[in-house]
Amino acid sequence: MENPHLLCSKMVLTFMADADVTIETGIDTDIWDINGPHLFHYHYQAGPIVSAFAHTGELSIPVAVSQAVNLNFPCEEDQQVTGNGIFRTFRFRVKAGEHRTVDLFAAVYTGLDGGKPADRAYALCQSAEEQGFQTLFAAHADAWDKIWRGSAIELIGDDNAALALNASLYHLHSIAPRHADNLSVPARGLSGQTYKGAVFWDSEIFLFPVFVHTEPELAKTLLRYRIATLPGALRKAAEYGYRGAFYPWESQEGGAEGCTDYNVTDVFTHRPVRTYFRDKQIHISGDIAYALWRYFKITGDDSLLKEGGAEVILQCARFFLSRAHRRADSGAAELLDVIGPDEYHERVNNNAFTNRMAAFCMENALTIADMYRESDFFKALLEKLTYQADLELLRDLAPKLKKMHPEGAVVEQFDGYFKLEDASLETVRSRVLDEREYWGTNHGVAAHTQVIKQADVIAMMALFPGDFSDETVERNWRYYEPRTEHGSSLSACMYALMACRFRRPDLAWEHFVKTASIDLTGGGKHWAGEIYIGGTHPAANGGAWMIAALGFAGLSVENGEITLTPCLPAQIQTLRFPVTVRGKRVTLTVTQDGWTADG
Ligand code: IFM
Repeated sequence: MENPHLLCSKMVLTFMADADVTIETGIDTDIWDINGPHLFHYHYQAGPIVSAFAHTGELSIPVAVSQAVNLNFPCEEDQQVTGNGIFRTFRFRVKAGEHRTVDLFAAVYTGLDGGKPADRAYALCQSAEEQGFQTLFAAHADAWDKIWRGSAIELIGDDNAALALNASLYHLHSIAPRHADNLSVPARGLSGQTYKGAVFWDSEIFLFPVFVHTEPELAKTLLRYRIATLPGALRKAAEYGYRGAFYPWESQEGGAEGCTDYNVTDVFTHRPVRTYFRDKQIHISGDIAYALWRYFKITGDDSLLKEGGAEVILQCARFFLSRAHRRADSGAAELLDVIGPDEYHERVNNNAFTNRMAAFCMENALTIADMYRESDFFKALLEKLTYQADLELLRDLAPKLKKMHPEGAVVEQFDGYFKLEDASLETVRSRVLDEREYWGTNHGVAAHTQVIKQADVIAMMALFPGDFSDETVERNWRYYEPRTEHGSSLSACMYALMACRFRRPDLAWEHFVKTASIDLTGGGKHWAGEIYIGGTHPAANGGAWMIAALGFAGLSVENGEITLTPCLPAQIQTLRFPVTVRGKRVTLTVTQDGWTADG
């Protein structure tokens, strides 16, 4: 944790019999690449520190790995270079009852880290060997202690839930980009290759809330990644014939779109199926604008808005402006042919979540324009973007965008959703012919029914709590929950959060346990058609924190002010966790009888 370039391990071997022992180690470059090889032009360097070098396929970025081995006993060593790496073999004799210690140090650098990766990897291994395992381990443990002091949650009442919750945080912290100024977190973290290391809305909607409340600098780092990749979003919008910023559904280096046109392979025909996630999941631009604004609202710090955040919001609003259609008869505005969070229903009209996000984004651009009316930075920005005319268009169009959520009613997820077959989840499941088949796209078993993949209307209610009364939330929850497959790990946490909203933490509990334990139990879907989608689930890890802090403790922070509306389930006696507000750490303790804040 103290140095993201360094890996260390210590093995202590105890021998039960006299033996000739061989230890094989080295750098194995025979990597399993689900989407085709990433690394080319391997070469190797033998010596007391061994190294492997390669270049990435597309951008030819150099990658270097070095390894040092520290043995506290005499032995013979051989080194071999094969087509699959550089390997070293250590041979020695032992007697029964003897111990041997093997310390391994490996260093990884790429051309993105600055300097010469080969020299840096070698030098780091050398220095690690000199410092020794104990010193490095102490620094690693200190770094973790610091992180835990700012985030560990004490949950008294259910030890398994406490473990699962903190294990979720462990996963999140392990992949948080503390070493960078602008970088985000891929949907499978550092595990699982299917999502290609790409960044999804998971970062803004599921991870950002954890970091903005516990380590705001990290929240900034995630959002700066979106500011830095605005050029990619502008390019994508232009490719589709729109203006403004259409962020990639799966964002890669420089904001390039990583989502393929064929994201699923049909299990029956083995043919790739045309999916429309990259083309139609336009809510992504609104999600990013939403998080940028939330950063300001929660922290009261507008530096991010001034350092490019306002520009992102204006460009996202401009995208929605150009993406919306006006009806010739009524003048009402609509967002047609979209995909909401529920990916089983592709190419629908007026998805409630998407319309709400887009309306928010457009209104927010106007709010920002009002807020900074007199400010030089904003005047310059309007001029740079030639945005004045767009402000007028936004003023006209934003209020006309079709509202899908009349107060009190069950919100129709998209136009015509209520007319779809109202088959139960069990009925739809019984139609599945192959456990790996994909439920969405044209002929998927869910596509023509009201069964949805993940929270959609309920996610909207979680993000726009002020729009809905508790009764409306409950009515919608009771309608949509039985119709939700929870086929995405992003789903259950939204339902748990909203169950707390209408004060039924008992209904939230099962969703909480499922979300928090996903990477302990190996839960979640492992296949989308013939494509393996396993790995860790950062969004669920973030979701677990959200349920505990925002749901059970009912935490809300606006402009640096903390409010708590606890809603503890019977399983929890005490929930104690730190938050960082305006640079100050506060420990919140919630019990069945009330709450306290210290710090
Ligand atoms: O972003 C999600 C999406 O909502 C559902 N499928 C998986 C993606 C990555 O987690």
